[in-house]
Amino acid sequence: MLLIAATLLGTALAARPEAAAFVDSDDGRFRCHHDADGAALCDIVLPALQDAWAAQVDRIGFRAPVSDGQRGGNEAIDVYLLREGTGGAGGAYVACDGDDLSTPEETCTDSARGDGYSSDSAYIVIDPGTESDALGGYAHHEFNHVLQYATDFEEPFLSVWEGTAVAAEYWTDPAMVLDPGPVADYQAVPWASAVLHDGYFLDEEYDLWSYYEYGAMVWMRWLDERHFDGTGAAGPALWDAMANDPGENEPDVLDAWTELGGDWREDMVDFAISRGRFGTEQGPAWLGELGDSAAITTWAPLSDSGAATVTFELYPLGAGYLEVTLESGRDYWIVHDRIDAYFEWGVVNDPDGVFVNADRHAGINLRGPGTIRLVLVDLGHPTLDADSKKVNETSPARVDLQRDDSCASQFGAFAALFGAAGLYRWRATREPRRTP
Ligand SMILES: [Ca+2]
Ligand SMILES: [Ca+2]
Ligand SMILES: [Ca+2]
Ligand SMILES: [Ca+2]
Repeated sequence: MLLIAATLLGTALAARPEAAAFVDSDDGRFRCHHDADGAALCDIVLPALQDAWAAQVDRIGFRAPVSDGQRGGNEAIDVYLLREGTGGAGGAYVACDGDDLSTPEETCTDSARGDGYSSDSAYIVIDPGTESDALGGYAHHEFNHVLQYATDFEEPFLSVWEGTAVAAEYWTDPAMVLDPGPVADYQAVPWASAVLHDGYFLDEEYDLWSYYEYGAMVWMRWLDERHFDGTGAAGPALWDAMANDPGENEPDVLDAWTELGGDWREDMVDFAISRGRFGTEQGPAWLGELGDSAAITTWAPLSDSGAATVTFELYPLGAGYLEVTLESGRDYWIVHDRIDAYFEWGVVNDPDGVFVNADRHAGINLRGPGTIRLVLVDLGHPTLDADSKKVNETSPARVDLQRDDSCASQFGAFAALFGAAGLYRWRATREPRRTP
């Protein structure tokens, strides 16, 4: 299924679409507006929306939608099967109402001041040219955005919105067939921020067109499998923990992650390790059907006889994957250009005879012979706070991993490149030991 679901974050359209007719759901919670020949599509969408309410609100515990008053004719949540603003077949979006539909620049309006949520009513538009067998999944997905608008419409990170909404499709219908495309897109660029980046950023900055933010569902699914039972509790837990009244975005998504799982930085390293295993025999069962299309595709090669350095550009919450082949043993150093950056290592595969001694955010000792897959995770500045970060405003660190026999000469070159003030260099101080 091709997902093209634009969410107009925090922005209300000038007015709701006008439709020729409507049909109400059996339970009266939803009203499906359609053009002259669209009634049959409502017969698909309305039951799917009822299923979505039962799964996402009643069972999983997302906040219920905010009443839209009498918009669309009554208090039911409105879905419009119309082409207006969708961008064509396969397009869909959800928009909040704001308090004045005649003002295009009006943003979402908080329905209850001081309750700890940024909550507004919202409505769904789905292009009627969308393949009919995909409409159910669209309804499950877009309904989750309605619940997000009822919880924290100020959340700025698109991957949190879309990652949750795609996961909610699965939580609503566990028989849903996972779309390999977005996951492959996500896994293709592990150096981007796992949570704070999106496909618009990758397109604008790197000319990489992708469904990255939809692929971020693997992060949400991973959270749910790690901290709950895999049936969706992570969704409302995260959204509830990061919600706030309009104003300062505090708590933010990283604060909420910490509330779910202890320190988000420790979880992030484990998530990066798990990502390295996707699409392999060590990967999680819930990604099984995707096969190796879910795998990390780029493993930087490093050997103790070949190239002496590997360079990554990593954004905070980004990761570099590395396959090291060792004849004997080597020390490796990290040289990077960001003051007070914080990195951690993870071992992705079984060490296969290799002894690893990592100094958390500094060097690493490796003793062979053998092959090992590692991940280096950029955890950002120690004060990294998603409150104050506008979407996609973080900058990457350039990280060079150097074999010890070349460090002296390389160091001079990098010092010249970055200037001594911005250059930090550590070495693992512990003596390597062989495991018993
Ligand atoms: Ca209504
Ligand atoms: Ca509020
Ligand atoms: Ca927030
Ligand atoms: Ca914060």
